Amino acid sequence: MFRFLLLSLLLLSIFSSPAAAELTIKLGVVTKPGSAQNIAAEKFKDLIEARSNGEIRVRIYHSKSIGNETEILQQIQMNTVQMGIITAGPFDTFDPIVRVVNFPFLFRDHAQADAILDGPLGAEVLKSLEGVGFKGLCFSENGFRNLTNNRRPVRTPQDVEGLKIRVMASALHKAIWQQLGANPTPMPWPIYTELEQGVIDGQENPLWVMEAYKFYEIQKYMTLTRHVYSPHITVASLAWWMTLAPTTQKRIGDTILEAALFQRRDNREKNAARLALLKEKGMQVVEDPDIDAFRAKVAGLKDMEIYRDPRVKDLLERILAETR
Ligand code: EAX
Repeated sequence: MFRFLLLSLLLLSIFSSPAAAELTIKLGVVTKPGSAQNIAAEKFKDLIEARSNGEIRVRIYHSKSIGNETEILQQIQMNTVQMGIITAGPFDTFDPIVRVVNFPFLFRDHAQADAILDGPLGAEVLKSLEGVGFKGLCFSENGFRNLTNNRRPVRTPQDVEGLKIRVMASALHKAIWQQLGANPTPMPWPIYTELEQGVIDGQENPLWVMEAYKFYEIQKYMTLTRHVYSPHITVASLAWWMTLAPTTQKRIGDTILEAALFQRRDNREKNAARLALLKEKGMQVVEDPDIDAFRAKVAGLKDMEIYRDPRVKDLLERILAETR
């Protein structure tokens, strides 16, 4: 009887187990469904769940349900959240190495950004994050950032003078707007209410944000400044990553890269339609601002305090040598 019981228990455990996921990954993004981060997150979830026959499950936490981007990163460090797709800006307070990818006017176009970020120099940035508890996996994109505001059309840095601009939780982004003569205020995402109430005059983000978050309702002027190419970095908790079998690590790494490549293509394809829509909605767009004047104002940043760390400065110089 006892033997029979044991045997049935054994059989039961063999035949009933495949339904249960062996690995559930909590993945955090701050933005809402349809956003750039979410498109990469959902693609990753779909691909990995289908290919692993349900052995790996991904639960996406979005729309600030587990906090802002800084708070998501803290949870990833502690392994209460395993992965995140986070704008590069807020990594700044964890490891200043990300300042090299956020340097203003660094990349001419998408092809150049891809070549650097997907290559050995980008890999150095990802590797560095291990020092603060993150396994850096790959770059997807927010996109080139553009300025919007409610005061006046902006063509030159003089027009920026005194504008209250919200920036991400990033000392570099703050320094950029100080150099440009604005009055930058770091604030976590989202910022619709602050714009609506006039606590801030403006903000800067890629085109998809102005559309998805309906900034055309509350911001009159936009300038295609493209001042910073803004990547997302997909990171995993290093503490968690070390517990995974190499085959699982590879599966996750390959799949998230595939999702990132899909997302970058998707994001870029939609930009022309977004610009048309924002104009249709009544935004006044300055399409050819005096970029040289903007660039001249921020070029000196690389010799300032913000790039004092020799490790950061050295990598920035090597990237600049490739992109100039
Ligand atoms: O991804 O905080 C920011 O400005 C980010 O670009 C925003 O979350 C959109």
